[in-house]
Amino acid sequence: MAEWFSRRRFLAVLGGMAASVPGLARAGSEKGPSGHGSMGKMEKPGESGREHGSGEHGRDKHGGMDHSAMEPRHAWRDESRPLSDPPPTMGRQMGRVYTLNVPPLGYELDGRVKVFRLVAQPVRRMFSEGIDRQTEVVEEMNRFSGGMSHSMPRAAKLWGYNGQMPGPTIECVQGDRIRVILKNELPEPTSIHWHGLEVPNSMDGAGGTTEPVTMPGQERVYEFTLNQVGTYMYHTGFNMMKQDGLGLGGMVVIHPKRPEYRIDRDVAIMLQAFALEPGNEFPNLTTMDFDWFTFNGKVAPDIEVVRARQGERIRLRFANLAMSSHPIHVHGYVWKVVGTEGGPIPKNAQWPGSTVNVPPGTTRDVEFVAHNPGVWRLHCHKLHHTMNAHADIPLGVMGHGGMFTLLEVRPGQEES
Ligand SMILES: [Cu+2]
Repeated sequence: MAEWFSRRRFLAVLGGMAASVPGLARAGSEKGPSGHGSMGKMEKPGESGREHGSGEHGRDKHGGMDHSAMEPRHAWRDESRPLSDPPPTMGRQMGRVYTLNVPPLGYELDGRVKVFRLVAQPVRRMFSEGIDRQTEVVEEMNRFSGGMSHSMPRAAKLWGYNGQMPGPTIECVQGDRIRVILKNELPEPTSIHWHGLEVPNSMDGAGGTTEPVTMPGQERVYEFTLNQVGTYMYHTGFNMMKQDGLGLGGMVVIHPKRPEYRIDRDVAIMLQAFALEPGNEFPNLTTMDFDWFTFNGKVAPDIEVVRARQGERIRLRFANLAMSSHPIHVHGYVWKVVGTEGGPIPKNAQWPGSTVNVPPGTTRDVEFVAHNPGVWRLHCHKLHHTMNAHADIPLGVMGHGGMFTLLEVRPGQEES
C-alpha cells in the first residue's frame, strides 16, 4: 500500500494526476496512412495528425483534490510554448516502407542532401479508440480472429516527433547524405542518437557526452552519409530513462543502392511498452511492470492489418525500444531472418523460423513469400504482451490486445 501510494505521489509530481477517466477526453483522432486496412477504426487522412495536450493538468476528479501546486508545470508540456504543425514533408510517401499506423516522412533536397525535419513534441497517443461504439470493428474482429476486444479507449501522454509516437520512419538509400533538423518543443533538453549507424562521433547525439544538449525552443542539425544498409533506429540521447520511456524514437531504413530482388510489401514495426495505471495517462517511468505493449504506438484491435497478395515477397522490420524482448510469431509461414541492427545477414547465415526474438536495442528483418493465403495471426508470443493492461476483464475468455495483429494474404487470382 505504501508503495502504491508513493507511486501515485510520484506521478502527481511528474505530470499531474491526469484526471482522465479513459475515453471521456478524446482529443481527436490521429492521422493515419491509407492503403492498408486497419482492424481498428481507420484514421482519416487530413484530420489533425496530433493529439497534443488538452490541458488536463491538476484536477483529480476521483479525489477532488487539486495537485497542481505540487506539479512542475513543464514536466510533459510547456503550455506557454506553442507546438508547430508537422513539417510539410510529413505524410509524403517518398519510399516504399510502410510503417503501420504512422504517416511517412518525406524530405526536401538541398543539392544532393536529403533534408528531414523532426520536431520533438508532446504527443497524446490513442493506443486504442475502444470498440464499444464501433460495431464495424467488432464485426471485423469476429470475422477475422475472434476474441479480440478492448472496450475502453486508451490514451497516453507521451513524447514523439512531428505529432507521432513513435516518430516517422526515416527512409533512405545507401550512399545518401542526409541532414536531419531537430527542433525541440519539449519542456526539457534533448538530442537524437542514431542507433546502429556508424556516424562520426560528433553526430552520435549522446547529449552531454558528444554534444551539448539541444535546449527547448532550439534547433540542432545532424548531417552524415549513410554507408550501411538495413533497419536502424533513432531515439533520444538525453535523459533516456524518461524520454525513451515516453516513446521518443523512430526507425531508420536504408535500402541498398541496387537491390538483388524486389520486395512487394516492406513493413516497419516499432515495439514499445508502457506502464499506465488506471485513470492516468502518464506512463509510470519508475517501474518495469509494463502493461501496454504496442506496435507503432497502437494496441490490438487498432493495429493495422498487414495485407498482401499471394505470391508477393514480404519483408517485416521489427525494432525494439522496450526494456524486454519480444518474440514475434507468425502463423502459417516460416520466414527467414535476414537482418539485424548490424545490417543484412549473409545468405548462408540466415536462419528460418516462425518466431523471431527481438531483444531490446535491436532490430530484426524477416522475409518470406506469401504463398499461403488466409488470415494469419502476427503477434508477440509473450502472451501477457497480447493483452491490454494484462487483461481488461480477467474472467472467462480474455480478449486479445497489445502486440497482436493479422497478416491477410489474398489468393493470387483475386483482383481487387
Ligand atoms: Cu512482447
